[in-house]
Amino acid sequence: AAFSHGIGGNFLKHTLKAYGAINFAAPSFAQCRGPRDVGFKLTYGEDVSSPERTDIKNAQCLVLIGSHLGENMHNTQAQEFAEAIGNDASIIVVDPRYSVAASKAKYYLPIKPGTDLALLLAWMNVIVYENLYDKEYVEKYGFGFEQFKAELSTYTPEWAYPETGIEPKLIRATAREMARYKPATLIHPGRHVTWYGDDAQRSRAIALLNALMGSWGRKGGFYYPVNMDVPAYPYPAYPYPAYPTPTKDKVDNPNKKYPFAHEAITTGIREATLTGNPYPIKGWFVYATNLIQALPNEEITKQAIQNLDLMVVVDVIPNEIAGWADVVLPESVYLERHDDINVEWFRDSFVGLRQPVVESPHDQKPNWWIAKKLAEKLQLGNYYPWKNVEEYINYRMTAAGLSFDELKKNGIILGAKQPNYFDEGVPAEFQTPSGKIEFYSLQLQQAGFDPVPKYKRPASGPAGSFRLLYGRAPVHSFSRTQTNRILSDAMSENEVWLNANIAERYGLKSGDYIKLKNQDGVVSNKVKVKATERIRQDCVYMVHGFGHTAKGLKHAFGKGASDSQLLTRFEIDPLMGGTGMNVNFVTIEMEG
Ligand SMILES: Nc1nc2c(c(=O)[nH]1)N[C@H]1C(S)=C(S)[C@@H](COP(=O)(O)OP(=O)(O)OC[C@H]3O[C@@H](n4cnc5c(=O)[nH]c(N)nc54)[C@H](O)[C@@H]3O)O[C@H]1N2
Ligand SMILES: Nc1nc2c(c(=O)[nH]1)N[C@H]1C(S)=C(S)[C@@H](COP(=O)(O)OP(=O)(O)OC[C@H]3O[C@@H](n4cnc5c(=O)[nH]c(N)nc54)[C@H](O)[C@@H]3O)O[C@H]1N2
Ligand SMILES: [Mo]
Repeated sequence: AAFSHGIGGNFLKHTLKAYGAINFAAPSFAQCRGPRDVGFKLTYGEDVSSPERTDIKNAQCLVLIGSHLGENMHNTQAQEFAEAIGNDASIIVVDPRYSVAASKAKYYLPIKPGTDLALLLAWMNVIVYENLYDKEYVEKYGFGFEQFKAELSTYTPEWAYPETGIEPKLIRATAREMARYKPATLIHPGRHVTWYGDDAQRSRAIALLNALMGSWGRKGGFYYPVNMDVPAYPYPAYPYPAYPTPTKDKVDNPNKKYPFAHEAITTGIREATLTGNPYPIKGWFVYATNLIQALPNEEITKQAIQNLDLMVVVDVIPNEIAGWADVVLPESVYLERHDDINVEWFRDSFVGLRQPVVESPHDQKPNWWIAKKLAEKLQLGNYYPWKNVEEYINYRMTAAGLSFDELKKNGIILGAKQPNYFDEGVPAEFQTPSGKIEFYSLQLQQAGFDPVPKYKRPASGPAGSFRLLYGRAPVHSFSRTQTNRILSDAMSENEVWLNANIAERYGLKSGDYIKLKNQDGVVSNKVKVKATERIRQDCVYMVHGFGHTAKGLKHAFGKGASDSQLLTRFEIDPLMGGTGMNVNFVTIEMEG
């Protein structure tokens, strides 16, 4: 089995497929955006994809549910968010924590964690029963609207109030605010949405609320992305050898237990490695993913690794996962190498190049070189008809009728402007069973799930505990940058956000150190308190990626606390196998 994250894995996957491997997964599905993509696919027949097709810069009303743009530095989105703010877009932020995005909002809704679906249903109740939705759009493109409407009848703002803690007046005011700007009202679908285990249904509710606004396919909502026609290299097909025909099914989702998973499930591969079912997995090839921190419950990951005969890790720093490897293949960092060319679906079509600007200081090698050499050692050299990556890129560029020299010079080539919206001529076609936007989903009903999302109250934690929430800080990426000396100067440890009243009750002030203990008795490293009114009293918050245990990370080892270590529990999404991780609770251990 192989795990990878990002474009750098392309060539290695080619080698492993040539070898006969069929199990490939990335944490970006079951630990990240999977539930969102499934919720939207069930509704519109297409997912939100990556980079997201969100038309943030043209939105007149932008609703952020958790997605804390500005701390989460998804570059294009953060820049477009700044543009929307500059255009005086009306911004509504729903978050138990007063995020940076919340500080830009007209309405801030400090929701009780885990109850967003109740709010979404109440919003839809107001919009439908006050006739505030885009009638023409819904009649033209919608399927099952009347059944959907009937299902919503009991979800009034008064019903939602005790669930969410958001006052009915505020629920109505924000619902009307959204309707005022339709169809340029974008209810952002989020990205890291593996929160509570019912995440695909919450995401589907977000998709449905957008459908009521008529925002899918419209300016200021969800645009239709386009891409540059750059052919793939013509292997593995005649005259080159094909990949071996698989003799088994993939292991990650046996018998389609999670019927709507449309990508492989990392934690499913981990489970198969642990149990030997449906068949044993004996080797892991890990490219650019620190599985120890990225998958919930580190102990399960470590146990699964014990069952392997071989684990190979390709990384750029000696992170936790590299410490568990039998073989480490050090890669050149992105400034020292070529990667495969980037041809993604986006607002404008483009081809982008990553090329070396400095030499590797030692004997690190780029991913394409590692992949090709491994293939040669495995007697699979005939799968690599090209000599080096430049020859490969040149082949693809020539096949596309584009100039590699121009790409080298400018780094990017843009295609001609193409239509992005229905009213620019994009055909309004939906790849759902009904060919329409599915307000009522027969697919879900047939598989035994709710055809319209239903609210289920999240389980609360032990008395006196706080729900553990986590997220991003602008200067760091996941668990990969804490040892970078410049970034570590900017932020060397994380803090735990604790409501100021709670801090006072414990006699704690900002800067004091505490430890966190979770419901299963796991105790964190010591971590600094940030006593603040910017968070509710029932939860605490910390930035992901700190508390490194790998000794080779000189500037990060032992600094701050690890959220991953405390996430011993997770709730699996029955639709698609995502791991909801906001289901852990902590108490405070006084340090001194
Ligand atoms: N700087 C930086 N930027 C990044 C990344 C990075 O590592 N570093 N990673 C990128 C990637 S891959 C991703 S997926 C994104 C992740 O970024 P997001 O998709 O924005 O991540 P989330 O986990 O949705 O957001 C965390 C926010 O949700 C709030 N929250 C927690 N629980 C709840 C709840 O029950 N309800 C509501 N309404 N809010 C809640 C938290 O308080 C926090 O503000 O960031 C991307 N951008
Ligand atoms: N507890 C917890 N778990 C999470 C999240 C969370 O917020 N908290 N977020 C989830 C989300 S949204 C996502 S997308 C995933 C992300 O999960 P991952 O992508 O696995 O993130 P990292 O933990 O940073 O691991 C990336 C690894 O790749 C290495 N690397 C960086 N650049 C290169 C390179 O150019 N080449 C090679 N070969 N290696 C490189 C880094 O050194 C690091 O070891 O994690 C998910 N899991
Ligand atoms: Mo992610």
